Amino acid sequence: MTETAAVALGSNLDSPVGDRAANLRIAIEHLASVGRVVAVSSFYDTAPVGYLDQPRFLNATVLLETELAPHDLLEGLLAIEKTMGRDRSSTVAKGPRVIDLDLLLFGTKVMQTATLTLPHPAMWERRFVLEPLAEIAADMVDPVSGRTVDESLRGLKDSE
Ligand code: PH2
Ligand code: MG
Ligand code: MG
Repeated sequence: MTETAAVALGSNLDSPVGDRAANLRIAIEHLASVGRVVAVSSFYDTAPVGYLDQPRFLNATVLLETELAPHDLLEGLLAIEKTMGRDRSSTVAKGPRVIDLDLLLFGTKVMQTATLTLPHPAMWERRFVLEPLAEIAADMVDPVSGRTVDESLRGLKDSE
């Protein structure tokens, strides 16, 4: 079965092949290995959230049509991170990275396992996720709250 997944991309380090924008572009090319990219947002330059002592990020989101099951898609995303030089063993959690690929939504699937929670639990509080996502999937629905991406983004802006 084909499902539409939303994926968040982030980069705040140069890699051997290029700058943050090049890293996002290369990651989007690699996404062809896990599905068909049907929409790509603009790239947003954002201040780091959470762990503040690190460079600014470039963030984006994509929509992906995939035949894979959620855990297989997640594994594919982690493999792309690894291919692009992300080394989780020697770095701070939430710290600087060449590429971060987060699975946000998988259709309207709701699930929670040791390695994967859908929808991504932090996405609704993160402007660097909702702003690019609203550009390409304003009407996608949070299966838990019933709110659309656009409604959630407006709620977040109002609370700022
Ligand atoms: N990712 C984090 C932590 N903080 N801040 C911004 N602006 N963009 C990110 O992608 C980001 C972050 C952990 O994944
Ligand atoms: Mg992340
Ligand atoms: Mg991640």
